[in-house]
Amino acid sequence: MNDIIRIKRFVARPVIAPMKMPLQTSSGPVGSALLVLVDCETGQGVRGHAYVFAYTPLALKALTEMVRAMSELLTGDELIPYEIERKLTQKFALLGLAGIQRIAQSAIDMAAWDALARARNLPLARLLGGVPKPIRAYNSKGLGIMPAEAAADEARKLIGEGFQATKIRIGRADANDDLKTVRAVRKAVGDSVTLMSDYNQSLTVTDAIRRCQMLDGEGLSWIEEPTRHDDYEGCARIADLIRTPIQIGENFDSAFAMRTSLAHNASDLVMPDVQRIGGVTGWMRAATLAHAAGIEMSTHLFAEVSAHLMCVTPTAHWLEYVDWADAVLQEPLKIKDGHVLTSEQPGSGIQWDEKAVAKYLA
Ligand code: SMN
Ligand code: MG
Repeated sequence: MNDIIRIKRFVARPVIAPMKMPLQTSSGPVGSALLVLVDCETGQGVRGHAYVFAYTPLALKALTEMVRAMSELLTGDELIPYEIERKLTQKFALLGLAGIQRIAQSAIDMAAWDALARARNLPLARLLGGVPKPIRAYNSKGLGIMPAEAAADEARKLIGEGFQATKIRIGRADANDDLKTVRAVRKAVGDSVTLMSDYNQSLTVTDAIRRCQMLDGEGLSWIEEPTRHDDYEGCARIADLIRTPIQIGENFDSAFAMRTSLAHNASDLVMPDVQRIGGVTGWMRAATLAHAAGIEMSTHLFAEVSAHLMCVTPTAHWLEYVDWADAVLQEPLKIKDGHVLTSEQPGSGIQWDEKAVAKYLA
C-alpha cells in the first residue's frame, strides 16, 4: 500500500475513430473522433488510461508528440499528480501553458490519476474522497446546425435514448431559423425536457444581445458561449441583459482563467473541460472556485472521467454526455433514467478495446 509507484513512461497513440452522429457546430464540424490515447505505465505494472481530443487532423500528430516529450521528462519520477504538474508547469513556462501543451498536460494528469486509483484498487471518485454515483446528464451527441424539422426528429431520438435533457447548437445565419428550431425541438420533446443551447462563440457582443433576447422567452436552461470565450467583459454585458442563464467554460485553460471569468461575472454558470482546465488536478481547483462563488458547474465532453469528478464537485450541475470515444472503449458508459452511471471499476473505468484501437490507429 505504501510502496512508491514510479512512472515508467506515458505511451501516446493517435486514433481516428468513427462517430455515429457527426456534429455541425456554428464554429465548424466535428466529424470523427480524433483522439490521442494515453497510457501511464508504472514500475508496478499498473497502467492508467485517458484520452484527449485533437479536434482537427492537423493537430493529431503534434499533440501525440507533445505527450511523448512530456513522458521523457517524467520517466523514473514518482507517480504524484501534483508533482507532475509542478514539473510540467515549470518546464513549459516560457512556451506557455495553453493549447496543445495544455491538452497534453491534462492527458498526462488524467492518466496519472487513473493509474493511482487502479494501484489503490479504487474508483477515481473514491480516491478523490467521494463515491461513484449516477450523475444527471444531457445527451449532447447530436442536434448540430440543421434544419428545424430534422432537429425535431433528432431531439426525439436523443431523448429516446434514456435522457431528459439535450442541447441544441445555434448560430445559424438567420436568427429566425434558430428560433424556429428551438420551437420545433420543444414541440417535439415536450415541456418536461430540459433544453440547453450553444452558440459556439459565433456572435459579436451586440449581435449576441439581440439574438439572446429573441430566445429569452423560450425556456432554455442555458445559452452557451454566445461570443468569444475570452471576452469576459462582453460575456458579462450579455449575462446582465439576458434572463436565460449564460453558460461558458469549455475554453477556460486553467483555474486562473476561471477565476478571472468569475471576477468579471462573465456567466451565470460554468462548464470547464477536463482536457483544458488541467485534468483531474485542475478540475478540483475549479470545483473549489465554483463552490466558493456559489456557481453551478457542469462538464464538457469526457463523460467517463467527468462523471467521477462530478461526484466530488460541490456545485455539480449537468454532465455533458457524448459517446465519441465508444469505438475504442471496452465498456461504454451506461445510461439509466437520465443519469450516467459512474463506473465502479478501479480508476475512471476506461479500458481500451485493443482490437478497435489497432483498427483506428492513425
Ligand atoms: C462542442 C465543443 C467541442 C466539440 C464538440 C462540441 C460544444 C459543446 O461546444 O459544448 O458540446
Ligand atoms: Mg459548447
